[in-house]
Amino acid sequence: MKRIRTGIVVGSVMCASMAFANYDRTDAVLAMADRLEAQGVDRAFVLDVMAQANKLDSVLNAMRRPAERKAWRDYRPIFLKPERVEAAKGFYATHRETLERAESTYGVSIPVILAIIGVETYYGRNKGSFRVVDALATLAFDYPPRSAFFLRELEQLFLLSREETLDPVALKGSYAGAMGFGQFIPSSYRAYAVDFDKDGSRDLIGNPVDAIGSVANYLAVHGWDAAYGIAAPVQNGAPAVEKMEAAVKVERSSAALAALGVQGIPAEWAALPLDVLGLQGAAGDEYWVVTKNLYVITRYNRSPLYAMAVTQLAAEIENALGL
Ligand SMILES: [Ca+2]
Repeated sequence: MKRIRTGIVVGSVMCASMAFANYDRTDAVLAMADRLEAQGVDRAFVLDVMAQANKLDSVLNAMRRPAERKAWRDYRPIFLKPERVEAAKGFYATHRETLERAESTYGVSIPVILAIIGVETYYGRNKGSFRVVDALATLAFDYPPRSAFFLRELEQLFLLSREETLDPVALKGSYAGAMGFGQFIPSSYRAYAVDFDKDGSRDLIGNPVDAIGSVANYLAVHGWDAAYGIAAPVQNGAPAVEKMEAAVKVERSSAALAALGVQGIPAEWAALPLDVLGLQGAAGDEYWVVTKNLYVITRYNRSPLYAMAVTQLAAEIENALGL
């Protein structure tokens, strides 16, 4: 009897440890621990954290069906909702002084900062429920298409945790390891987060003041220019678009686009580098002439659909706030 009971206990413990020890001292994890040790991160700590990391099929499934694969007509309604504009107004009412300080410090307009945080997390409502270490370990070691990228982010997570005194096992975020109000991946957190309330730490998860300053700083560092707009609708844009809903480079001249027949380019953009983005809208194909600022938004998220959702939500927020 005793032996059987002991056997059951041992069996269940083994089951548990097999289910929850996907990254316990694997060769790849040991190699990572070596690299981190060379950068001064405690090797035993890395191995202990990784022994607690889980491979999550939910992360792999989410990676295979991103919202950005939708056409614009289906993508736009996810983000351009009156409720999201209302939430922006509430967030603005609470954080107006911080938003004004971010705009004057970094030259990024309040509606654009609000639109980014609104699209990313609905003003902090959906900051993500995955353990970041699970998400990044799964993608680093079990998602070959982007394993190099996510392995770097996993290593960045350890460096970030040391710098900001964060517990890497406790951190929550998206299925891709993005954290906080603005959904910063670890490398972006390290590089672009700012301590905007000057309390000595950069907290993008619990502190909306740091998050607001950091979103504005991110865009500023990537080349945001407050002197001009983001996108304007044009007519006869088709000759300037090779592929609909494709990435923009913003390296063409207004004259070159006009020579292709594009009409309605804002006169004040005549001297700027531009591009034309074609979208599959609810009422048919639509064309937008875009500036470098749209490209800057794609540094936050590569998708041109994401950038247009931010652009249009910013415009609606601007109207709603009367800014
Ligand atoms: Ca702070």
